[in-house]
Amino acid sequence: MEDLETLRAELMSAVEAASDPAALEEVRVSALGKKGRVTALMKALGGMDPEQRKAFGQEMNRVKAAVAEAIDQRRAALEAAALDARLERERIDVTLPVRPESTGSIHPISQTWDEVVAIFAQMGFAIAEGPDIEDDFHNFTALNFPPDHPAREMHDTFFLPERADGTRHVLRTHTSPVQIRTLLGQKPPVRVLAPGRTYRSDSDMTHTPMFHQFEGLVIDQSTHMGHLKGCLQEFVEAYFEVDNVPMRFRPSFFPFTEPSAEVDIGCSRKGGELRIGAGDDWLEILGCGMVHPNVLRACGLDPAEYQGFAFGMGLERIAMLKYGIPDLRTFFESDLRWLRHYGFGALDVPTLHGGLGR
Ligand code: 2U9
Repeated sequence: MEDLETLRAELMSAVEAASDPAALEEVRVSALGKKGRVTALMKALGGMDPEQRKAFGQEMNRVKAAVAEAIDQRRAALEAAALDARLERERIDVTLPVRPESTGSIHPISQTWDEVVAIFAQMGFAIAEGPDIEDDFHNFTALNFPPDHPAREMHDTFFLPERADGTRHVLRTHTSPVQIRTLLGQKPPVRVLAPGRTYRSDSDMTHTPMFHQFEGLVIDQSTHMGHLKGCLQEFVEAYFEVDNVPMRFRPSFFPFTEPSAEVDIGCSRKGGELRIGAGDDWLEILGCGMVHPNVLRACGLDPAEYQGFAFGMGLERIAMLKYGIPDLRTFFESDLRWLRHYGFGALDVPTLHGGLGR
């Protein structure tokens, strides 16, 4: 009986001393396993006389139960401690600020587009858009390009495959067909701005096969070149955010305008830095003219009653000038570093009162 008490005490302290589940399992096997010390004593019961066996057996069972119970409790305690340690180790600090999400930016083309639209909308222009794929009539014939005239090649046109009726559609080479559609669909007075993608089979340092144009058209009964000049002066000063920009008109040629002109604005290029509105240098920014009588006739208008002006500019070109972007092709490369550098915040919506640029 005394040995039994000693064994109980030993096993109990071994259970208490087990510092992890594996050590505890070793204690369990050494006590209660097939070859364990308690099991061995149970086997010894067989050689005892009945009285002794009863008393010893009862005590054995108590010791066995006590040790099993102690092992269970110790296991529960070890598991709880392990869980506490893990919770401590993997603690999440919910008070930390969230990682900033990478925000996108507005492409300089979109930004410039919105700026130009804001300026002309303020001057009372409606915005019109049309299809990128055009027929010959809207892209050329109505715009006074004679049939088989080299002027059609002048634009390096992308032609689509011939249709069953023998006609060939084109990727529009300018946004002028949009204004043709406007004139065919509504009576003057017309004040419309046609922004959009245009296509020419041309690719080098200063040309990409797709680029953006903005064309304006004003038709009324007494519209003249003075209105054209005032309108463009207003635009240039609003767009570049400079007052009293010098401006000159150089004679030029377009099939759809007569007379035609190219417009230069005053600038300086001192120290490699372009400054608009100062200095004695000139910079070409757009083309314009009075709408050719043949164009008016093609749209069912009598040139004796109606006349007007038109202008056109390349969006990429004016974006490069304002934002100091040196290479046209980078607009279309989708280089994230370029976009982060030249892009605009999504909330910097250009307005005339809030400022157009950054
Ligand atoms: C209609 C009548 C006339 C639009 C015009 C220009 C002059 C012009 C170029 C500038 C640079 C195109 O992007 S660019 O290569 N455009 O110089 N565009 S007048 O004249 C029209 C348009 C529509 C019905």
